[in-house]
Amino acid sequence: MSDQTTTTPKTGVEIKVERPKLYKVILVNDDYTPRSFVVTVLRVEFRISEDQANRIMLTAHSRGVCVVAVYTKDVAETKATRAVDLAREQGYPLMFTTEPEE
Ligand code: TYC
Repeated sequence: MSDQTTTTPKTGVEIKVERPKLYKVILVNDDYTPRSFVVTVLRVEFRISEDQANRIMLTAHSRGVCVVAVYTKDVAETKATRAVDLAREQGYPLMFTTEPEE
């Protein structure tokens, strides 16, 4: 064969990896849920230490809201739902919301 085409061998495949968007779980203050219950929910559902749980609870109590932690969308929504369910089981109006990180 006279007309040859030269090709450069593929050395690798370009791999694009997108970082998953993270979602904040936000604790919302209310006037009825006992402080100790908020701390317990933070400890049980979010596996946060007692000290840190107290700080987060107090921040929400004084400022209205506090970011608890960031997770992938699924995990954030599941944890927020489970935390709210725990509160409803006890008859408390405690709220957690989720929102995408900037
Ligand atoms: N404000 C509640 C009280 O005084 C305690 C509380 C704190 C409730 C934080 C919700 O996200 C919250 N008993």
